[in-house]
Amino acid sequence: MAQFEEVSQKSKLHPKPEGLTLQYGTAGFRTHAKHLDHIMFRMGLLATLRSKKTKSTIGVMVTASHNPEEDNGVKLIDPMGEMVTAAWEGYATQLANAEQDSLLKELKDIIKKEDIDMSEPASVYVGKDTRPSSASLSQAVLDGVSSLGGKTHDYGLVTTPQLHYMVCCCNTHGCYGSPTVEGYYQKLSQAFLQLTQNALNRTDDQKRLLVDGANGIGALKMREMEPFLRSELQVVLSNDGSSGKLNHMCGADYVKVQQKAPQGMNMGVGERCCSFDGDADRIVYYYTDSKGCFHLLDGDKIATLISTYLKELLTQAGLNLQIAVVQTAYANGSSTRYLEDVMKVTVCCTKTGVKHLHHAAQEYDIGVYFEANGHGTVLFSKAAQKQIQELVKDPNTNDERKRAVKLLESTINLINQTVGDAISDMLMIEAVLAIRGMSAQDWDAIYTDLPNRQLKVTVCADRRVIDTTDAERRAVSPEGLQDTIDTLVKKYKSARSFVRPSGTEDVVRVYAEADTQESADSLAHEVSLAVYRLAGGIGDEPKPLH
Ligand code: 16G
Ligand code: MG
Repeated sequence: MAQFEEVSQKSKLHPKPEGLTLQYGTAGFRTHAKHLDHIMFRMGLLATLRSKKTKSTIGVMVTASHNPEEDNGVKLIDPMGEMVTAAWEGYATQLANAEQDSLLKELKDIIKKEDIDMSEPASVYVGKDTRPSSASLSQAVLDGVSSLGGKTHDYGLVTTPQLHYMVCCCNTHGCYGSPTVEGYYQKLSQAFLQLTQNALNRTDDQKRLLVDGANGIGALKMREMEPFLRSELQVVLSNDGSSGKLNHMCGADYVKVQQKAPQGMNMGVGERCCSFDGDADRIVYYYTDSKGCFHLLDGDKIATLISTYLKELLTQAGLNLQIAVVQTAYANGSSTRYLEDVMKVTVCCTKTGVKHLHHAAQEYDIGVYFEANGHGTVLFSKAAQKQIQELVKDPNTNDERKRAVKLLESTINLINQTVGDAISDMLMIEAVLAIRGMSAQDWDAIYTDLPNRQLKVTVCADRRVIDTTDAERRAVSPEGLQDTIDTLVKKYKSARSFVRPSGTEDVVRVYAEADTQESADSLAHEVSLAVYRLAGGIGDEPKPLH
């Protein structure tokens, strides 16, 4: 068939290095950019098949998020703007690893398994981050799509969540918004301005926010969006990409892991600051107090702030909707306790990785999900959205209820429900703080984090010798490991610990928390030793931290 002839010809321009195998991991393919050209071409092919199969537009985003600038990666976006389903992650790995001469065979195998009608049209939206390698790699994606006869729309430089938004807008025929960058700014800024109208007497100081753009796409897009916010948010942008290197000593991952402010940010005492990651789908907040002490406001604090606000609005609106917060095992124990015991909201725990949280959040009327590292958003079920919209229009709704449902309506418009979005989350947080008249310190004071420590252990065999259950909170293998962890945890107060194989690095991760930093450090070390001994650690034995 002529269709496959072109794939065959063009694929020679994007050859696979022999022997190289890569896996579609937690967040797509990610490695050094020099290994990715063939992957991009093939993901263009796969996205075209997915589009034919779903009879919808599919997205392909070229980015390696918080990884170093030299790396790159690719993620596929499904019709409603969510991440591609697990079965197709498997196809992605299959296609990526096919040697050059069996590429067509694997392609036809997927077509057959999925019973794809090749006469269907295909449409693929493509976006990229600011890495130097992204230009040629996204061209390889475009080549892949066109070689299978698919139509492309190249959005060029966009944040990951912007591309998710575009895909959703397209497949809902405009119901979610207009599929342009301008449409995105308009939708979010209008909702933000409506919300902040409810915050009275804000001073310029309260409107000021220091933003670390990680020297990436988020900085670029923040600049574009600024005029739409009409000074209701006064952004002081640092690490805007004009001189520094992407993610280098800056960005959400750096701030979260190092527990310190990024380079290049001039923070005054108590000033609200936030950092985006390299593709702007993650955000953390922070400030320094009068003693110069750094305070991180992570995904758990964000989930608490937003869910508390939503719960209050539901009560005021007299709406009986179930709200739940979805976390992972990394959520600080204090946040879970606060949400369950004080806020009385349902808390559920899933495996690490945005797609797991997203799916769990879809089970509720309102699902607030955040990973501690700052990935997250809020999902409103169709039924919940309908109830809210009807109440806004109902002439019998009294003023107090009307105010609350209108706030809920604007909140729905402000939050990017397709995926965690640093810009949308930031505007949401700013609006909540403004409406409630809260400073960063007030927010931080909602609960106090338990001291914690994260370590990693390298093991000689496949790191999946560590098998887990109960949302990664308990290890089922190797034998004896969980019993040892249980015994160690009992030695400390308010303690908790778990181990899991990383989905992005060849290591086993260890997490521990306890009532003091010394105890958390010591527990983390003891559990690392247990992993090292029972799961075949390599290199030197883990040393105590103190
Ligand atoms: C990926 C995930 C993130 C998760 C992290 C865990 C997405 C978009 N990203 O970056 O959610 O927290 O992996 O990494 O799903 P780890 O498995 O190495 O601990
Ligand atoms: Mg990211």
